[in-house]
Amino acid sequence: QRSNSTSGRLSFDTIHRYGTVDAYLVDLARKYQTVSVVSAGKSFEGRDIKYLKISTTNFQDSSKPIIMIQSLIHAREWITLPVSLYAIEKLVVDITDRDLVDKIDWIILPITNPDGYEFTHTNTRFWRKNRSTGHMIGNVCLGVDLNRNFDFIWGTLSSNSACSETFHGSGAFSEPESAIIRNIVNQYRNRLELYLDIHSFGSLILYGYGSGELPPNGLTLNVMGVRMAQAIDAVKWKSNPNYRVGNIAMVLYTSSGGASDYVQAVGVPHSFTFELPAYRNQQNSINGFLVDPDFIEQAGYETWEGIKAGARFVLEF
Ligand code: ING
Ligand code: ZN
Repeated sequence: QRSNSTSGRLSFDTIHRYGTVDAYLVDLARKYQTVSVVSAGKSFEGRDIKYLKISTTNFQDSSKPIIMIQSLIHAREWITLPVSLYAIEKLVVDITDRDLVDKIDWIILPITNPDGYEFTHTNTRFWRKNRSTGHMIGNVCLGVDLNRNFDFIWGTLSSNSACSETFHGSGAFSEPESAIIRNIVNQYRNRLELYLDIHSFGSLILYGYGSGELPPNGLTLNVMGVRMAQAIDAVKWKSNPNYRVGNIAMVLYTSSGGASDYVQAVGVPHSFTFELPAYRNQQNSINGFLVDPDFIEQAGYETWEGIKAGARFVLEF
């Protein structure tokens, strides 16, 4: 894997492996005073799940809002990783929006599901779940869909079969990866104003709940979602569709146990799932998970416009 070791920056011409990203995060924390790297715990297979804290006041100013961004909860959704890495670059290395760095503390978790992610590089490109062997039927079917494993009406609108791509696990937070996200969110709950779980694909900005029920501030969520969507649409890759904004169940499908639903339900006021566009791939067709490297930086750039719009909404309202 390539990285430019003199500047410590990661290139946007390829999708970097776990080890490369991990080294980059550690390096950034060493070089920049505003950055610290936290090991939040270990994945099922024992990989460190690390997030960055980015703050000009060392997370000490409790009057500042916190925005949390996570990617790669689903292993095959590779294009979500450079979106997080691009945001890190714009908040640490190549700062163009000083107010967002000064007035907000940021938590960025680039690789939420490291075991699944590495497995998509070494074995099965379209693997979605984690790699937990704890719920196997006989000797087949492993892995839990982490985005069905959270404690939001858990187990009601998801699959009970370990062979399913949307298997919800043996109980809410049966998986270390989802429990780690719960712990981070609980630790910072009072100050978290915006949570973004980045997925692909579909060009959607989704808010709760997956049951179809709307949070009390559903109208605000819609307004905020539309603002983020419009900011992305203004710079999006031209042949991609405009983003659509709406409730998870209304726009996509019903579901339970989703990360963004859990975060909304525990009291974080603005919680969204992004579905990035299905960018063209190298065969010049659209797969959605396989992305032409030419679009890696574009994905980062255009999604950052949406993130900024969300951040400005947090500061304004
Ligand atoms: N989509 C999400 C999924 O987990 C979703 C959609 C969002 C479900 C929020 C539940 C809650 O199915 C992808 N592409 O994974
Ligand atoms: Zn996903």
